[in-house]
Amino acid sequence: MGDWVAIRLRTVSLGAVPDPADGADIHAVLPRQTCFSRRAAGDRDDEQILAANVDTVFLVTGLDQNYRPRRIERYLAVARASGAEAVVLLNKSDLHADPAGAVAEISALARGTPVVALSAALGDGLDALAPWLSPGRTVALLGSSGVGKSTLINRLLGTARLETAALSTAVNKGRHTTTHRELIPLGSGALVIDTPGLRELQLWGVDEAAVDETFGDVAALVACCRFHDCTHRAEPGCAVRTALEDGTLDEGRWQSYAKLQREQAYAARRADPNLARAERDRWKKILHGHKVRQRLERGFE
Ligand SMILES: Nc1nc2c(ncn2[C@@H]2O[C@H](COP(=O)(O)OP(=O)(O)OP(=O)(O)O)[C@@H](O)[C@H]2O)c(=O)[nH]1
Ligand SMILES: [Mg+2]
Ligand SMILES: [Zn+2]
Repeated sequence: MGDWVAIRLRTVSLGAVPDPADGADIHAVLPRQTCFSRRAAGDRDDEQILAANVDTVFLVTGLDQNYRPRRIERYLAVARASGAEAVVLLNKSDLHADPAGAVAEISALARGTPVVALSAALGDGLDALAPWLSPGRTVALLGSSGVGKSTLINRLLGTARLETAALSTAVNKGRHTTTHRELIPLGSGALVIDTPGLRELQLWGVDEAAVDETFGDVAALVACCRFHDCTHRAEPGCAVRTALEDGTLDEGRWQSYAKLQREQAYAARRADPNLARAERDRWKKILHGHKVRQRLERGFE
């Protein structure tokens, strides 16, 4: 999806001017510049490439009841790791009392990443997207089901080309209307990629630098703990605990950072056979001990 290819137009007769209508042969698939991936949903251990050669990722959220700033923060860390430039789109601005306030809130988390509020339904605020939609540029839209990715592309196209659906009334969640990725050329000459709503975005191969960039302040605190292997629970000289206690560090922000760290450790373990083996051995020992104990207990009955 989104790979650029070099093609050779077929010529019907020698010396004739090639006509795209005669077809073309794919000559080469050009190397990928960026790659946006996630762990495939479920238990399979392979990386799923969401979109290759994406210049910009639009991380779309709805300013409705499903608005979750923490989720945007996590998506941002993944986007940074992909090498693509990210823009946060706060869609459904028509449903929010204070869209400018939401932009300010997310900008504070996003540290320099542009944040745009818009309404795909009303067509408000779309002009602000022009810098990323110039000819030859590719944009991938990512976000949960129901945030309005397909609605936005339809609005940019000016036609209801893509299927969209209202949220389920019971739980107010999207219905996973888009089921496959699709590359769509816009009139501006840009290409947009519609994607199915993310069900399960697990971090895969996110490097520590990307996490530290998003959580620079937290990483700086961690570096200030007296012990380099501080668990930030009860150690003396823990800069994190001190900051949490005096309110310099927000508890929610700390929890997001800790969660990201755990997922990263998990991804690293999966990627590194030695770490994976060490982890398996550790579990084997635990389980073996358990079995021995069970046997002993049974023996005493
Ligand atoms: N009020 C309001 N509703 C919107 C807006 N944009 C989209 N919607 C509605 O949100 C619902 C979901 O929109 P879709 O475009 O299908 O969402 P999606 O992100 O493509 O969802 P999936 O394909 O399931 O991933 C539809 O009922 C849209 O009409 C908006 O700006 N304001
Ligand atoms: Mg869709
Ligand atoms: Zn600490």
